[in-house]
Amino acid sequence: MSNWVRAHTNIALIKYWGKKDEELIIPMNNSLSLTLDAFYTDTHVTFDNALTSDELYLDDKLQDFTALKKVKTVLDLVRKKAGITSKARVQSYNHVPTAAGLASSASGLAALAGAASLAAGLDLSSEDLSKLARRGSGSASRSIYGGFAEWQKGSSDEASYAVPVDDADWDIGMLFIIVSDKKKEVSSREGMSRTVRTSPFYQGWLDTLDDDLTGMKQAIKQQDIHEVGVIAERNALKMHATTLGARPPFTYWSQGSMKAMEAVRSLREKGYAVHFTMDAGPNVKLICRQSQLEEIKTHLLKDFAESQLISAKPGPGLHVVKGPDLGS
Ligand code: FM0
Repeated sequence: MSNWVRAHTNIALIKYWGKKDEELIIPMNNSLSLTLDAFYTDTHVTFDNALTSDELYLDDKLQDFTALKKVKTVLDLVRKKAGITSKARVQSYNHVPTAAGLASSASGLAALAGAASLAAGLDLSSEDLSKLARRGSGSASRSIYGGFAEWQKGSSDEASYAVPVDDADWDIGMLFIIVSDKKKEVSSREGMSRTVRTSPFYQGWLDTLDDDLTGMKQAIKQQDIHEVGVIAERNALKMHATTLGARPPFTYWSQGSMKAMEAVRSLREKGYAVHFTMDAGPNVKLICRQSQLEEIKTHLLKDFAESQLISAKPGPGLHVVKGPDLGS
């Protein structure tokens, strides 16, 4: 057992929402995220001449062709770079604290970029790993780094990659409220594409993005948890507003999401510096002081079950581990 690579998931505080190039995954806007300790993927890749096609095992289960699509994109790029023609066996374990359906393409594709390049004998820089992960799934470009990372959109395959922003070694944490473990109806890929093509609100998203990004970087530098939260929340609300203007319209919000947002607002009334963000699904992620995670969790237990609440701290970047973590 060797050459396993671990990548942690990340949650965007400034969202990636929309592609300029759907094939190369070049985004319309920069995004900025925090990598977290609580969720990660361990992956191992073997290139093997005896294989007749690429194989993906996720938590020991062989996956079908659909699940293999993003994986194949990354494998093909690695084969091309390394001059390899053989097919690959990919083994992956998703480490998620509950059966909450939080398996993430960000950690998955970042771990794959690391494991596949390692198996192919490529010694890639973080920048090149970020580009490689990006081709699998845009948000994966940011999971190469621990702490805060910014995916700089660039305007070509070569220029679009993430860079580290801050190690997040200060009093910041996230708390996940799991309101549903159902598979999402509109994938982020389809959702953002439809929004770019049809939503009249999309231009408003783009027009105000730089303000949010500049403010967020400033707030991170000042370690201002309140301001980080204010900007992240408004940025997420704007992203979700664009989906309501799409044709056909859609939303990722559920009744449970609304209930969680209400809980955050009432925590604020109690004086906590806490804000929320949401991605392409109904779960709600709170941004707060790491030192107040437990206290906030206790308040939330009035409205949510313990199993719905997961605390997370800033996590590390891509790294090699001795073997996979099988216990979760
Ligand atoms: O993470 O089509 O990376 O910045 O999570 O594979 O490139 O799954 F809220 C949405 C993630 C988008 C915001 O999109 O899409 C963010 C989102 P792909 P991803």
